[in-house]
Amino acid sequence: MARSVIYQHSREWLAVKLYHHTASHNARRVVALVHHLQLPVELVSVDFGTGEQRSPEFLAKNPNGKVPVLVDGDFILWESTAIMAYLASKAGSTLAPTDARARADVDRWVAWVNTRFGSAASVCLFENVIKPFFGIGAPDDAALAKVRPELDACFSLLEKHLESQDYLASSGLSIADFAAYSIIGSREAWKLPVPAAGGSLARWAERIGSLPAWNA
Ligand SMILES: N[C@@H](CCC(=O)N[C@@H](CS)C(=O)NCC(=O)O)C(=O)O
Repeated sequence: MARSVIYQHSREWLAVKLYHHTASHNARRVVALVHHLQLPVELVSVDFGTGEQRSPEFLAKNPNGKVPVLVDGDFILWESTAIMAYLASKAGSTLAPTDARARADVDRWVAWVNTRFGSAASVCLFENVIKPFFGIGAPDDAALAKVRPELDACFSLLEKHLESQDYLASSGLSIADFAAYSIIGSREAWKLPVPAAGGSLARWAERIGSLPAWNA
């Protein structure tokens, strides 16, 4: 495991560790949030090469054998969007607003990314990235064609939604934008059928992608 901590510690952040892997978009959204909020979280890289995510020590933290995992003292949390919500709340950040309606709006978009959009996009990830990387066969054109209408529907929904606001949630930049951009930011590699440049979704992608946190 490679470890690094960049931002200055304060007492309540002393025991906070994030287990991640650079190839994981689910981990990348949390790492970006850590950098964006400059949180003194220790980043611990899990070695997928040796199958460390399936070791008994790691499975004791996350029985799913997946990253990211957050350890905050005796509190262990898995699922990237739950981790983002926890970290933003712990930091008192507006990325996870406290007003009931503003928070519900953020939660709605996070749920949408995790379910409708994320499920459809994951077909492109599997067929266009994971299969070639592991040499487990050519992309299945039928599977990609089957999911295309759902992705087109998701992108046209986003295009329309982002015509009237700069961020997914109406309260402003939120964990929902980090969740969505960790997928849409990889549109070329995943071969996502994102609408042509010049529209509201492209402007949102430029806005979120230009946050220094993604390259920190
Ligand atoms: N829903 C989970 C998904 C986590 C996940 O699928 N992580 C992948 C990387 S993107 C992983 O750790 N895979 C390792 C494995 O399956 O061996 C989240 O959002 O945290």
